[in-house]
Amino acid sequence: MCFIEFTDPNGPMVDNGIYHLMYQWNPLGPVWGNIVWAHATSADLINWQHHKHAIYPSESFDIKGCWSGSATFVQGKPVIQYTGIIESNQWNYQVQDMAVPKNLSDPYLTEWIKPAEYNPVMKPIDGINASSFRDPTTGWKGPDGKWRVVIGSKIDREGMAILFRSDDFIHWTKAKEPLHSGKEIGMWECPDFFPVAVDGKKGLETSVLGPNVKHVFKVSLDDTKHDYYTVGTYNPATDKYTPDEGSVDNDSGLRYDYGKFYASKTFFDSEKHRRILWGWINESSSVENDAKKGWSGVQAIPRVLLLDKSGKQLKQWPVKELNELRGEKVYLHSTVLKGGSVVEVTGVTASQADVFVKFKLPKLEDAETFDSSWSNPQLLCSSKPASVQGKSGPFGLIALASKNFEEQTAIFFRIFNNQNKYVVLMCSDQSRSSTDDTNDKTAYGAFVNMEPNHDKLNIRSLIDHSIIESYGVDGKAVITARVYPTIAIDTGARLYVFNNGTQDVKMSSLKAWSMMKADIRYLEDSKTSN
Ligand code: DQQ
Repeated sequence: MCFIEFTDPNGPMVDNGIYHLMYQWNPLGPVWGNIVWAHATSADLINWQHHKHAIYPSESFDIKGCWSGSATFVQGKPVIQYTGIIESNQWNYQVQDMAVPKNLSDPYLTEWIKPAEYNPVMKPIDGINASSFRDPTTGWKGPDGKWRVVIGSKIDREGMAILFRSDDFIHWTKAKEPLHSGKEIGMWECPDFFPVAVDGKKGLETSVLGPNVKHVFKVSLDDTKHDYYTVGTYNPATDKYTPDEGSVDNDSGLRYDYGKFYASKTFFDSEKHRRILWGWINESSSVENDAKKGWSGVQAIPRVLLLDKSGKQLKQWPVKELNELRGEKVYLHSTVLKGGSVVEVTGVTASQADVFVKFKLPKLEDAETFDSSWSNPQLLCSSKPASVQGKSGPFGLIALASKNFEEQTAIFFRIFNNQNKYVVLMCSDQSRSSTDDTNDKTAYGAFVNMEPNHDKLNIRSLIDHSIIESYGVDGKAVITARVYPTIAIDTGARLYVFNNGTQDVKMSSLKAWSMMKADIRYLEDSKTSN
């Protein structure tokens, strides 16, 4: 569909109607190393033109690598801040550098200069560990007119978002206190910090403050390779962020995605007034297999982020421009899925499809009793994969299935009754996704917070050969999986809706579309050299 190769998204932005995505890229092969910022632009976030590398090691302040960073509009002009690795006896010595467009009248901003008189703009002072000082956020302005940026770091096992302030976005002073920190969780990579509106469907520019605004703080935990966020309050007078109660940023916190999704970053789309999330979907295959196929890592379909009505979590949904790629459509009307039924969805290209299925929430009294020791949804999905019959569920989709089901990936719900409240478990079960056992086939899972009186469940799955991005219950929980079928490929792939519970389930509707390929154009030299 519309994926671009490799790792962390860097400096996403929109400038004069053109979207820019830069990303960490190894020009020499499908493994991490030799890192540059590759660059692609798009008018619609779906079809992309690659350009030559935007930023690559060239100066003493970045000669060993140009690592992740962000873009900020300063007086209306884009400025990039990124982590430069310098030559040193110390392992991966990190500083922060800035780059500006060479020619602002070039609509694609293909050339970036790194002002030698200012770089590096931030150094690991005051005892900061130079190998744990990276990934500057997009800057925001406080009511005092000063810019702020945070940098990911750690002291011993304490993850930290170190705060810097500046009057001019060039000269930076480190604040005494971090914006936020978290004990015993290790390095915070790729922090992201942005406001969200309490009501309404619009995204907010990064510096917006106000009574109807909450803040979101996200970190990529190096230890677990997952992205965690909290919703909370930012006090611009003290420059402190405080997560709301019940919203924790450790291994049991909220995740953007309960599958493969890392080093993500948002930007404010000033053209369409929305906040868009980009993230790197890493592989679940062996390094040998990546070498064989010649690439590794993709960017997820960009997602619009909004605060959920509960105010406690975010909701995500694919950008609506994705619908441009929809081709043939099938539509299944409301039907009751009897316990044990498997219904094929024909008429679409099952290997590359957009599927949206809606179910009515089964009666609570029909559901299995929830055991309060089941605190980890991923483990629950592993111990109760799609083949394990339940009462209300498992029901959902079977994607990338081979004719005889030797290969299949099931995305489904199981409903439990916990003292007369619903517990909705969403799983993506990769355990039978491929007959090639060298791949990691771990199942993923999430509990979906349902509002009282909410009676609908839905799954939207974006299926693209080796990637399945599944949005549960209007995007309250998202699970992305990498799968590597060997038989269920191209026209050998099939799509089904199923119910493996003993109770009947009402499917209200199912819509599916074959998806066309996005138009992705490479510059001959953008993949190999500068
Ligand atoms: N990847 C970059 C770092 C970042 C990490 C290096 C996260 O800047 O911390 O390629 O994947």
